[in-house]
Amino acid sequence: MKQHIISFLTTTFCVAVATTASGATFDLAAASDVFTPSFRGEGNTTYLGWDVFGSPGDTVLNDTTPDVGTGAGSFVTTNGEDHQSGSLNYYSGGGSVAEDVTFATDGVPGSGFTTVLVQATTLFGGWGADIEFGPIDGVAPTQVLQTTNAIGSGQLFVRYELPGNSATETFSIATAVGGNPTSLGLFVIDTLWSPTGFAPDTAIATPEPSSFAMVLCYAMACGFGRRQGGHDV
Ligand SMILES: [Ca+2]
Ligand SMILES: [Ca+2]
Repeated sequence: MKQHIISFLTTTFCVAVATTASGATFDLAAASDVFTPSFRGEGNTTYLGWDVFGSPGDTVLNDTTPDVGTGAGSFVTTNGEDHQSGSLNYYSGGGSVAEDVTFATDGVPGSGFTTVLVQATTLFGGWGADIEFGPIDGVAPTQVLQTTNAIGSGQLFVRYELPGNSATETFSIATAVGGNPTSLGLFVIDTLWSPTGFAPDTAIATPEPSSFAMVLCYAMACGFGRRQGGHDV
């Protein structure tokens, strides 16, 4: 009977460990697409992005018409290279990532708190290189998480916490010159302005499949079993 209770408790603990991380914490390793932030569609938010990069025949990207969401913005290549793929996605090829991304916010300029979330996925396959996200008005991102998701695509999540607000903001993205190519199938930005604080949304990338929890559970089961056996003798 005692062994059954211990077994039940161990199982319950293991299930609990395996199902943590919910709410506004997004697990990129378990994802197959970008996430919908907790605040999208609410007041004082903007949402925009690019599923199509530039227009057919573009050489250097200068896309001022986001095709995802409703906010205004631009995605502009700054190193003179052609980063448009044949399918109108993004591909840095033999060059390097060098873009300025501009987006509108919906706040009261000069006051409050502005949360900026940037998400992207590759067209297919993992990342070729780490993308550096430059500061916005001198403020570096508080989180940059770039990993491989559940369907083997590259997925990234970047969070900025900006004091105050400006109607329009810009950040740069870059990779080292001479690195592996970077592909982008989708690139989206969500912003929230609040007079009182930042949005809770953040991201993790769990090791698969919760290896630490499984090892812990195995150790607990073995330990309890051995002790139980000792008493029985
Ligand atoms: Ca696309
Ligand atoms: Ca466009």
